[in-house]
Amino acid sequence: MKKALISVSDKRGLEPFVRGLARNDFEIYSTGGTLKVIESFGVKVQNVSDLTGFEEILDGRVKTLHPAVHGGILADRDNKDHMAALDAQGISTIDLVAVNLYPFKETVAKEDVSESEAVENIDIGGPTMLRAAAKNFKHVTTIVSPEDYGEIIQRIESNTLDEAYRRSLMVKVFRHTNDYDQAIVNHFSQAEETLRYGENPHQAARLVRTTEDRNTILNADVLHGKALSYNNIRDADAAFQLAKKFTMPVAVAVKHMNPCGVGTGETISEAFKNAHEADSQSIFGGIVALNKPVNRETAEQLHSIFLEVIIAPSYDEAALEILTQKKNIRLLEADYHEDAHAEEFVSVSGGYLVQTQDTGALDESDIKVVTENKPSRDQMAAMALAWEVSKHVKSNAIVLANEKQTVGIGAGQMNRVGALEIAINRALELGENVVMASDGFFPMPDSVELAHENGIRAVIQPGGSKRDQESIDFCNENGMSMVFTGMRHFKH
Ligand code: 93A
Repeated sequence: MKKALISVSDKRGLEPFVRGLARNDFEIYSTGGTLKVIESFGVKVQNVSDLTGFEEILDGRVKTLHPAVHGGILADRDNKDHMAALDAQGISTIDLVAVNLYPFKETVAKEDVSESEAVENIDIGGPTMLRAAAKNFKHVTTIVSPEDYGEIIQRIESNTLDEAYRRSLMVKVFRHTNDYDQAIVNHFSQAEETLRYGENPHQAARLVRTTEDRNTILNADVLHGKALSYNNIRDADAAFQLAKKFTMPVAVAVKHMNPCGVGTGETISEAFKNAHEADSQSIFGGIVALNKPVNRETAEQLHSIFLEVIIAPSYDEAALEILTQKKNIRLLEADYHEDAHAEEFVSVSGGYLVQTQDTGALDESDIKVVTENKPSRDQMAAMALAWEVSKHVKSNAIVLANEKQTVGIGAGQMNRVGALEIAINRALELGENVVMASDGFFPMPDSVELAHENGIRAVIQPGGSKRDQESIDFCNENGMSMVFTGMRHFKH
């Protein structure tokens, strides 16, 4: 007779399942609680201690952790030595294992759960059986989800419980035990925190830390202010990621995930002045990341406007005294060194996508001047700034900048001229020293035409459109310069 081992915390769907197994001549073995429930259905079941000859000990911590169980599950039926070893020990094979685990996630989701309650809900025997049975999927059927009971019985009865199906169950098992372990890590490392709400107040949210590295926004020290909200965290990260890319002093103001003003300077105070001036309207209620220590002078400038979050590598005492006068502002101290290996995750229905970060930096040797006119030194400096910022703006992105600040940013438009129109409308001043950066190529010459109408004389873009030559010709006819980078920077 075939043997089934059933040990489940979630007892849903058990009755038709065990009836189905009994009807198909399975001998059922079970652990304490599960055994009682099966008996209550009037279905024949035996205690797993009848298999092991060993009563459970340590308040149930050890009930199935026994060679009679694991030998019976793990033996390779095609291996004579394995089968001889079972014979010698009087161990019989187990053909089907149905296990679901102590409800760890549900337990720790309760308010005020004690450490010992959480610890007791770490299942050891269950995952061990699941993993053993899944490993031996060639011979053993492993069921971790009550939703699969119906199909199992149906396949037993139609003789279609084959290796391919058991292999698919195996994948399910390892995904499940992996997820279970992750929940344990998250709980005990305090990597997981519940947020007050998500993007909007009617959305529930939590944050999960995947690293303890300090050069990340989630591990930055919060020196002052209320806990960060969901939107604060995303915006702070967007600002931080861009500010990290500069060695000279820079200030980055972000609203709704897009930079609204980026300024550079000899000092951090000058950089902030330039970032503020870049768009003194949008910065209101925004997030500012600075890549150099904040001193008194800069703190006074920051203090004079309403900001939600400030991120910096450090603050001197005078700066802290000024900035902490506002109760609600969040002050973060973060480590600005890059982690080029970090990956990005984006959720989609049914899973998530993973990619390496867009660290593609501009190398002088990649830059190709494609027009008769060469950009001036100031225009080159402006291009470098505009290009770096454009990587951090949602596509389609157009960034207008001079050598010390952005002057107009067009973000997230469905066509490129639309992004340019917005950037022009927001622009402070346009003219000779203002350049245009585009995160993707120009499919037609309309963008350079519009730029020219507005006094812009230099353009940086990836190049690579079929109609590049039309844009190049226009530039040549109108005294503009243009460079190609050979690399695009979409950001969705
Ligand atoms: O405490 S355990 O880690 N030690 C074990 O040996 C063991 N064997 C099965 N947990 C163990 N289990 C788990 O008990 C199963 O994963 C299942 O969730 C639960 C079923 O217990 P009962 O049948 O007593 O309700």
